[in-house]
Amino acid sequence: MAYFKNVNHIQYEGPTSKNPLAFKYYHPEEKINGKAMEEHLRFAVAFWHTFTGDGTDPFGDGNMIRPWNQFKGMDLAKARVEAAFELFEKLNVPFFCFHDVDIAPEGGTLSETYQNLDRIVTMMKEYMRTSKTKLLWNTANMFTHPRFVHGAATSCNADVYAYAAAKVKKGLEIGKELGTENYVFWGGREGYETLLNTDTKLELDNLARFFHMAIDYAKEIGFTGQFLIEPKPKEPTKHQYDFDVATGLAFLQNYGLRDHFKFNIEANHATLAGHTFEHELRMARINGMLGSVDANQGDTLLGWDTDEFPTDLYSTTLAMYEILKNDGLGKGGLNFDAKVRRGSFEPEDLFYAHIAGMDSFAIGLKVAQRLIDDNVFEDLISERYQSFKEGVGRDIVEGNTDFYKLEAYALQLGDIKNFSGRQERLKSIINQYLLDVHRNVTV
Ligand code: XUL
Ligand code: CO
Repeated sequence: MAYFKNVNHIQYEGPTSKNPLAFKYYHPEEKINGKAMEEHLRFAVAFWHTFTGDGTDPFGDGNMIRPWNQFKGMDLAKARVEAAFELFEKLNVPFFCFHDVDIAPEGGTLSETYQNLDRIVTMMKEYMRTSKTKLLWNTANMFTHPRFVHGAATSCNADVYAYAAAKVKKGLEIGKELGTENYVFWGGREGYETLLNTDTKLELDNLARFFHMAIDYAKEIGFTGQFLIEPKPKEPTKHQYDFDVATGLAFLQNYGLRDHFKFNIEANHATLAGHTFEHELRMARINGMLGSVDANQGDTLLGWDTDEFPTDLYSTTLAMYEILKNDGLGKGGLNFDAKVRRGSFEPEDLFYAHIAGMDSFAIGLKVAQRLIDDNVFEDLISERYQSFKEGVGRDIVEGNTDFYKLEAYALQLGDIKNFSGRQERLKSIINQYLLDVHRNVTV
């Protein structure tokens, strides 16, 4: 059965195309700095937003028109998988991601849940034998069910902790079975609402113990995926423990976990933390911890995680700049952890949304590569830090100085001269490069 009858394979038609169901900029085979766009971008579809989500929000019921709405229970789960692989193929996306509960309904007991999962995983594996779409990452949802009301690996209830461990154990087995590239830990309710009832030290120690057990089990079963932590500062809890990259990194270092993890950076989580997307990518990159990306965008007028499809070219450009500077994402990719707006309820909107996101990142990639080729930032940065390449600056960088020497140097200084940071000049250059994206494109 075809679920998306009105949509054919989405082709690249170039920037002058008027076909809404075509890529204008994403040209999978086109080489950017010797590497195909498809390999640079490693797009993934998020199963939960595209196949499981029904448009429910705190004020209204589900309203999405979906060709699988007629099914229930395991039939619904199967229909979603069939529809998913049809969409993956039509969009030509190389990866997808899911939580356990996205793909199969929970049973009355944990064993029944495992059985439901096993049936769907077998079905997915069968599809994946012929499909080019692979699993970028899977994860365990440890936030939706009421049992996780106080958290999972940071719950005050040891039974819940054990249940969460079982879910992650199963998730690692499923990931291995499907050949996943990564396994994600997003601390859904790992945080607190009030310090008044919270033993923060025990919760953080327990979380670290949980991660160590996950590492041990992965090693034992030969799970080779990369472990990723996805920082988020708030929502659903008031304070999430994996607040941002800096907080997450300190936690990993404190507990001897640093070498086993990288970060999955989500744009909207960055902005909720009061950072830009590129700030979080930069902090992860300079620490050798940039693993993967949840490619979406927030709304600065709203204070929550709106998970919109990314269309802001300024942001995709600066994100791709960080990713190129990182020499790519390795096993990671760009996962559209994004949902169509409630008003975009027709099945075709799922395609328009992914096309918008893929084209936006393709533009970002092209522009970022040109900025790098032309050393737009690098030249200015190199000039700006010139003082650290000679004299006293060089002594500082090479560790050949101390407070006595620096004081002696400072005492003989006259007026100190600073130079302009040229921020506005740089911004106008970015605009110039963005508007010049058509350069060299022929249809
Ligand atoms: C929630 C979020 C999650 C994670 C996976 O804000 O981003 O969907 O990506 O659990
Ligand atoms: Co996410």
